[in-house]
Formats: sequence, structure tokens, C-alpha cells
Amino acid sequence: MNKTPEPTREFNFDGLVGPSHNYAGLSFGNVASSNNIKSASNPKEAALQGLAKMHALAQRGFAQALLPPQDRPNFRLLRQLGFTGTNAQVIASAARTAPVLLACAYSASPMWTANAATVSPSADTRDGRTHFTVANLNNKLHRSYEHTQTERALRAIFHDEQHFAVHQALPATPAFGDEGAANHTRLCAEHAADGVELFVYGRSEFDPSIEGPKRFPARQTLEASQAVARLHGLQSERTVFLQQNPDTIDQGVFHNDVIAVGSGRVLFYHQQAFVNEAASIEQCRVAMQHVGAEFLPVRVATQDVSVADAVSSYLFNSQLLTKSDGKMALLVPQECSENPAVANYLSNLISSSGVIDELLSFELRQSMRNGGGPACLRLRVALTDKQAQAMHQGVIFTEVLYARLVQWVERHYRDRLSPDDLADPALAIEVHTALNELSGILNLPNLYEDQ
Ligand code: SUG
Repeated sequence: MNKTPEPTREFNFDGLVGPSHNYAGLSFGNVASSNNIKSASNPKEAALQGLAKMHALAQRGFAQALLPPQDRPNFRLLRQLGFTGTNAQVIASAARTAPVLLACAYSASPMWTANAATVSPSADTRDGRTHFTVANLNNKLHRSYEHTQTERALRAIFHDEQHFAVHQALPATPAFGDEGAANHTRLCAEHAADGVELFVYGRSEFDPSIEGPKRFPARQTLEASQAVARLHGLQSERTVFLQQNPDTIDQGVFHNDVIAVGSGRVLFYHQQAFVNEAASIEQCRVAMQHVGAEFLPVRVATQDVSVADAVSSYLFNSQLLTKSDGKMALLVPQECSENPAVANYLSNLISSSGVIDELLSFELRQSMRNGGGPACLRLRVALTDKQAQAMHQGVIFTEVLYARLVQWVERHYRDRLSPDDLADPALAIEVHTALNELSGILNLPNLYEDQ
């Protein structure tokens, strides 16, 4: 059925970094997380770095919104694990007997909203609504509880059921390990047009012929990706499932968005990103043909950028932004300019007069030290103008909101958080107070459940 495309813009919903941002080394398989274990963080700087990125993109005319942080510590988790008494007693006994569990309960990991959900815009779905499936993130304890609050926030923002469908997380069992948009890419001629949805999985629970990684966990399963495609009512000719190269997972590529990024007609990817590169790229080309769009793969060869360089610089954890002239800007973390091979590759890319003709570099070191680059920090949601009006307006980024949030961060966030500080009962009160005020700023009075 041919629908007349409605004017559509892609919003980046960035995660606002929460006041308890810290380095606890909780993500086995994520090299940066392990390397920075127990160093001191600066939550204030982290939040301001994230806000500066949102502000810069909004000023350039890109559609920008945000997703709020989650309340911490997660007392529900701590109580479920047997810590009892008042909140202060729960914190004290967790700090004394199981500090790693306290760190899990305090993690500000919801800032990486690429892991919040998988999103299919209305042009791709059977019922013409925008579909969200909240990610269960069940591979890591500290992330496995995010989905409850994420679902609550998404339902509050995308409340209009005429336009939006929010699906709860998949069953929290290894067969359905789901990490959301970090392993999902939408390719299309333009945001309003029919698209191709590309899902990348790391392993399969039920197909023994699919060989997974040996050293580090594969967080996304084929079965989870297939379930999301079913829930969203995607058409099979326009849906591609590719296997991530297990050898790169074993080198620290814990999500596909650490080795590939796609947008519009472009898939910017590393030679070693997928199992069987040629067949994978051909599958994308055929699916794109189906929607009448030319496919533009941009391949980065190992001889130019090694997998190790990709992991340490986060070259592929970048944002590909389509500009009004149809060309693209690549937004990379500052670490890319500090890596000679990557910097050299990028300067050749920009001067080669291809579709990517501008480089934007951002200082996001606070998040990067936990393995979260520019692309991790945002969830892309393509919305028609009508849908953009139907969603909750309080999370749309404006100059006024920016100014209020900077002030709010300055007032409530600490500039230093060491592992021992998590034991301080005052921190829990500070976080709670800050988030109460935030729900007022965002005009979402019922955003948080009472803990
Ligand atoms: O899930 N790091 C996150 C980083 C997520 C990045 N997201 C994408 N690539 N889309 C993770 O591994 C570290 C927390 C700590 O160690 O304190 C952490 O959760």
C-alpha cells in the first residue's frame, strides 16, 4: 500500500545524565567500564557535557529532546536482595557487606538511551503507529531493572495511543537478551519514507549452527530481535537480521553500535563488523532496493582502522546527522582526534567529497570512561509532525529548558563521586530531591514511582 509520506523529522532523545554517575566496572565485556573501575567520577561535568551536545544540535536545527534519569539508589533491587530497615540502614548494610550491589543500585546507566528501547517509526509498521519495545537489558544486573522506569517514562511521553504503541520488555531470560536500539539501525531514502530495519544479533539461543563469542558475552539474541520485529509489525522484505562478528565481541565490541552506524541511505561500518561481510551488505542492498532507495555502504578497512582503535576511539559510536542539503555530518567523540589512525581516516573521509562532508567533535569523556559515546547517549525517534505534536512537549529541548537544566545541574550535582561516597546516606536524599524538582521542570508530575 502506498502511503503519502507525511513531513517527518528524526528526534534524538538524549539521556540526561543522573546525579549518581560513577565508575563501578559493572560491564564485563565493555573495555572502558572495566578499565576505569573505582576511579572517581564527576557527575556535574558528565551532565553538562551531555547537555552541551544536546544544545549544539538543537541550535543547528536538529530535532532534540531528552529522556530523564532514573531515581537512585534502586531500593527495590536492594530490598529484593535482602537488605532491610530504613533506607539509610539498607544503604549502610549494602555498603558494608556488598558494595558492588550498592554500586549496581546506584548506576546512572539509563543515560545511555540507545539501550532504552527499539523504535520503529510509523512508515514501517503494520498499524501505522510508532512502536517502542523497551529493552530488558538482562545481561547486566545494574541495567536489568531499568526497563520498569523506562516503560513508565516512555508511556508518559508517548501517551497518545492513536499514534504510539509502547511494548513492555521481552521476557528477562537469556534467550531474549535485548539491548534496544544499540543493535538496530533504520535505513531509508528519507525519514518519512518506507525504511529498512536492520537488526544485529550476537548469538542465538536455539540455533546451534550460529557460533557466538567465546570470551565476552553477546548481549543481543536473534530471538529477541525477531520478537521485536514481530511486535512492531514489520514487513519481512524490509527487515534484515545480521550476525555481529563474534571475534569483535571478544575484542570489546559489546554492541553493534561500537562498530557500525547507519542513517538514511548510509551504513558506516567496519570491515569486521558482521559475519560474512559481502553477504551481509548484499542483504541490506536488496532490502533497500525493495523500498526504492539506493544503498550507500561506507566501509572502513582494518588496515586503516583496527578493531582495537575502533573500540578505544569509539569512531563508530558516532551520530550520522542528515543536514538540510542532504549531506551528512558525523558527530564523533573527542577521543577520535587523539587516535592517529582514526584522525587520519576521518580527515581523508571528510575531504573525499562523499556523502559525509562535516565532522563534529564533542568532549564526552565522563560518559566515554564508562563505554558510552555520542550514539549511546541518544535514542532516535522519527516522528511525523502530527506525532511530534502529540507527544509530551516538556521533554523537547529549547533554549529555556537548556538554561533551566544547566542551573538545576549546577545546584544539585556533585563534582566528585568516589566509590566510598555511595555509602553516604545524604547522596540518596540529594538524588531524590533533584529528581523531584526535575519532574516539575519537565512537567511530568507522575514521572517517578515512590520508592
Ligand atoms: O551497558 N556501561 C554501559 C555502556 C552502554 C553503552 N551503550 C551503547 N553502546 N549503546 C554498558 O556497558 C558501565 C557502568 C559501570 O561500570 O559503572 C556501563 O553500564
